[in-house]
Amino acid sequence: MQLIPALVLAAALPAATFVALDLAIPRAAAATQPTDSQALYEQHCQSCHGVNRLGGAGPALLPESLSRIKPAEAHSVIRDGRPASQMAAYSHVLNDAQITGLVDYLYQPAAVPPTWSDADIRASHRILKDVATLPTAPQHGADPRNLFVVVEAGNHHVRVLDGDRFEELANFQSHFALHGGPKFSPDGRFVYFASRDGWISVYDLHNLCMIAEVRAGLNTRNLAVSNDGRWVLVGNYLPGNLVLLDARDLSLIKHIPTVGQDGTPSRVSAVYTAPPRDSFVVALKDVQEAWELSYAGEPTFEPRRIKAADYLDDFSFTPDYRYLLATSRKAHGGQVIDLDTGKAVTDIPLPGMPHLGSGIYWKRDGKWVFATPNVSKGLISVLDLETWKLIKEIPTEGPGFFMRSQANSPYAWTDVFFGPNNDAVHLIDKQTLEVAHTLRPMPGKNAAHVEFTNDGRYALLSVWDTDGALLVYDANTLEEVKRIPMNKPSGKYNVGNKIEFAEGTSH
Ligand code: DHE
Repeated sequence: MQLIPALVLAAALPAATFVALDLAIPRAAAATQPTDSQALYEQHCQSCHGVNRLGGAGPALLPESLSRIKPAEAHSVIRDGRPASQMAAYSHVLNDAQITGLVDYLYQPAAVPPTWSDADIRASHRILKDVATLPTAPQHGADPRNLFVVVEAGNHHVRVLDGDRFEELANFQSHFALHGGPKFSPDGRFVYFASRDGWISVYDLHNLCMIAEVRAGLNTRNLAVSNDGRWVLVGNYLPGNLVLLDARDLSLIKHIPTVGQDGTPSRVSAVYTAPPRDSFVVALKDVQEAWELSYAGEPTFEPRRIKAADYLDDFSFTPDYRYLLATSRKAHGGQVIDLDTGKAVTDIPLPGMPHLGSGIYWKRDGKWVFATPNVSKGLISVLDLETWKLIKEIPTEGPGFFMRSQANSPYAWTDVFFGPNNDAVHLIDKQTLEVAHTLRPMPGKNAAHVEFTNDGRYALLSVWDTDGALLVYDANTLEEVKRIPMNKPSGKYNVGNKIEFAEGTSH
């Protein structure tokens, strides 16, 4: 007897599949349960999680997709279900040994190496609204440059907030596990999301509706939008490639295999747009190359290969977009790459695992400095962007993930994401490089990720907890002015700051 549909380890349901919701309840236990874990998967899980575990209504269940979930957690999700999702509890259907066997199976590499072809991409593509029929001016009455897009990770939702009144304008379900910063069209009308499972969606902030979605890969790193608003480039781990989409409706233009000069295939670590260069810049994970793909004019997207001194995990740009500050976590250090000459210029002293994508820059004594949090050490590294020398390592109460500031703010806000002090947020004085204030917004609960309003008056901070909240602070007096309850709010993004590529925000 078949359970319909079976295990949804977590929900990744587009609106069109909500009709299946009332069916996600396991029926009575089968009289004869298969003992083989693969057969159990096929019987109970496949209808949602897909043939060969590639994903369907539920996310993919491949080792690559599960790397961030510990087997014990997967076990309890199968046993008890996942709240606020389509994943039902299976404790009365499968016994403990069967669940353990199933978990073991899910963490094994697929017998058939997973593939995701152009045909698969095209078959996943859905256009949900015809943009041509929608008004071209904002319909919500709020300042379109001061909207916030907030990812609510605990229940896989996105909220759109009016950044003047901090009132909600929209609240909708996203694909499972959005990751990285959403990216915006240059006019701020469209926002693009990427899920770890490869789903890319485009949402219209003027009309508050989803326009289109497509699955560009099985395991995605991040996406970038060209500065002319025409292209979306997606960087994938699985399959290791770049996928170029038309930014209007996410239709597939082509995939670009990421193969090094010597023929070695590679995963993509990260892709960002470099607006003054009219190009995408890509870091490769398995070959020592960075790529630049021009989107000026009528582009061919032929990569310009830049030899790196190491494998690259992530990078940031200097304010003029001439240099990359890139890290290799294996090497426990960084390197500077000159995009004009295509040469690695120098090493930079960055201990631990700097989270360069979250690094920010500001002017100190008239000179640009760059600061990055570190996911393995309780310190912030501050570099001089002229000499590439380390100015200071600022000790924090534990390793952190994110850092944010704003041109009008005297402080760089950074979290302590890991360890017993993960409820603390440090405000670093941008001139003295000392910790000026430490806030504990909700003691005992992880506080992380800040974003400012477009004028810098307010800072929005996440308390990353099931009973969490989005807190609005007056960025000068540091008074809390509003608290909006949320389920693990993660990143939040101000439209104006993002489309201006403003100083102090992520790019
Ligand atoms: Fe992220 C951004 C890489 C784990 C939440 N993270 C990014 C970016 C990269 C990256 C390359 C920039 C992409 C962009 O914005 O276009 N993240 C990594 C990792 O390599 C790492 C350490 C391991 C991994 O599993 O991939 C990692 N990241 C996490 C998490 O565990 C976090 C805290 C929770 C989650 O959602 O998975 C997390 N990462 C975020 C967020 C951003 C991000 C919220 C966007 C920050 C911003 O302000 O733009």
